[in-house]
Amino acid sequence: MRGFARWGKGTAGRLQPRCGRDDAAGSMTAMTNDSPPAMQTLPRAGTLIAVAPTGAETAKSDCPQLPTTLAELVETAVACQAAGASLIHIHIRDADHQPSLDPFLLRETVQAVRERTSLVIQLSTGGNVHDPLEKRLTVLDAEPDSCSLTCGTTNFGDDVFLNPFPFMAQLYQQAQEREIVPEFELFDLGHVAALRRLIDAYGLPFGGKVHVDFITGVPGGMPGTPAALMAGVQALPRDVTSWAATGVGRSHLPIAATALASGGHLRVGMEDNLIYAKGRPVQHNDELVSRAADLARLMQRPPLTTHEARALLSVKERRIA
Ligand code: KMH
Ligand code: ZN
Repeated sequence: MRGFARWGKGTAGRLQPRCGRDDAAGSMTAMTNDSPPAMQTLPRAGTLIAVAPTGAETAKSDCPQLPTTLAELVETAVACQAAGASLIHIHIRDADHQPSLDPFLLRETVQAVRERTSLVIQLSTGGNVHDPLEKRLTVLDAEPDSCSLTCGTTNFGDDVFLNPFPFMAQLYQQAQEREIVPEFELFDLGHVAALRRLIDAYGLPFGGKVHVDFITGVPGGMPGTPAALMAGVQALPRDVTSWAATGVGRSHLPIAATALASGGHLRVGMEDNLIYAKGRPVQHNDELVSRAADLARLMQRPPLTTHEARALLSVKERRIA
């Protein structure tokens, strides 16, 4: 709980600041089923900041500061939590720094990050565009807190990121059975409709919360513009309890500002953006997290703690006390 000033009607009927309380995590649930979709655009209390530090697209040789080894990833996770992140979206790399879905390495990574941080650990089930669907399903064996679940096939630059509905459904049901909370990745407006279809067919995720992330600005997906993001937000099903947004490349700042102004949460990181400012490459993921945290505080929506993020998403406690 934290105190904050809120505008409300005073005894004389005039608008005046008044004291109120806000439960950063609990308040998110208020934007759910009873609220008309437009209510979802009102600013909320705290901000979940997710970091996606590595991705599967950038080569280590092109960007030596990209965290690709386990040691680099753990160091990044610790630094990003200190900077204000509460969730980490992980893609792993093999010994040659190539994208990997190696089950042993995935499990080792989850354990190492869990030992050193209290971040919500989300494994990517998207992998890279060449990963076979069957292999992507095995990611859940590593027992993360959360997994990404992309709600449809999308053009991805010159490639195709394949997510047929039967695959989505299989992944979703496995996540339900294993009590892993999915984050629904929405690259396009059509993905919002597919999310609705998934929930209608299979019910709510483990924990009952529905958290989505709009990934905007991918060439082939929805553009990284405030208008496109708000169209997506307005179309969200009522079951959605929280939403976040990511702007790939140069759209990262306008999308972050739009999300903060509209009640959304944030994802930043070198998976999505390698340029901090014109002519200035990102040196470390924690720079992007720090800036997002500063923006969030400026907007009176300070970063959620990992404890608050866990409550927001209803993740299962897997850490050993
Ligand atoms: N690497 C992209 C093809 C996810 O992590 O689930 C897919 C992706 C989405 O990054
Ligand atoms: Zn990813």
